[in-house]
Amino acid sequence: MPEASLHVGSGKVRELYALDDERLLLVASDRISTFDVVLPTEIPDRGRVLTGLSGFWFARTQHICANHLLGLRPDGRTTECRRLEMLPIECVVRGYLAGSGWKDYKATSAVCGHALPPGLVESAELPEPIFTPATKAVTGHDENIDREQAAELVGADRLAEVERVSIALYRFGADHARERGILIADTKFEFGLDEDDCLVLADEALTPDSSRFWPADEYRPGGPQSSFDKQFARDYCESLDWDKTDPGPELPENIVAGTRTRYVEAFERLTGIAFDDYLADPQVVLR
Ligand code: PZK
Repeated sequence: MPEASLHVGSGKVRELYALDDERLLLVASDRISTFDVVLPTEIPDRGRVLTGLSGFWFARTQHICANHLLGLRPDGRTTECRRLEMLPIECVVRGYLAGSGWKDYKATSAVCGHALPPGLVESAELPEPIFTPATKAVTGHDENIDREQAAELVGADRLAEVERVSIALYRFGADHARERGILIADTKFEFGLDEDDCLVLADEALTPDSSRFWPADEYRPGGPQSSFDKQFARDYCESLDWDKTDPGPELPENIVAGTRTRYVEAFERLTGIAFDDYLADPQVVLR
């Protein structure tokens, strides 16, 4: 635990500490989850990849929205950030039909109140990215909500602002990633308000943990796509007779190594920076 800081929260694979009234430390561990269970085996440097990628995007999207980043610690896994009043919604943007979006479309030919053209297949690219807010479930899965419910939670004007900003951030990231062989099928942003009530992007952004990353060269609409980062670990877990309840299985060395390579590959493709250069000095992603 970081020195002289109070633990204020835990995610599945991250921890949050208060430095003082204005600043937090967000620490990304090397833990990994599959099928919603955190595995007992860590993926070395996974937390550094996620932290470095978020830092990269924060540095490059300031023209779209202010963000909470104050700095990256030399350990490469700790983000120092501004302490905000968080909005009580998850801001999801979908560019492709996957996950709960595909489920909703199959059942209703719409996703979160967005009517979509008929005949779309699983993993199809949408004509335009859509904003599909969700509530933050205390336990279990986030629940999709419609515009009306979202407006009740944050106000109509703030909702219009987070929708516009979320779609602009997604377009920026997805365009950049597509040119580098990665499709960002969907992503989740979290926002807060600063002391002047200005909107600030928080949490992690455009990482494979907050998004679905697909390898572009394997993209075949009409069925599910493989995950850029987690597919080896998922396939290994599927090959066992594990019932997907806690505790999960240990991962063998070759699956750990293959998974680490995929994370490092995502980092290097998206940032254009050698991961060893990030390890030597995390500030390289902010320049
Ligand atoms: C904040 N979380 C989620 C993430 C956890 C919990 N800049 C901020 N200001 C105030 N609160 C938060 C943030 C951010 N980011 C984020 N909960 C509160 C979360 C990771 C680990 F334990």
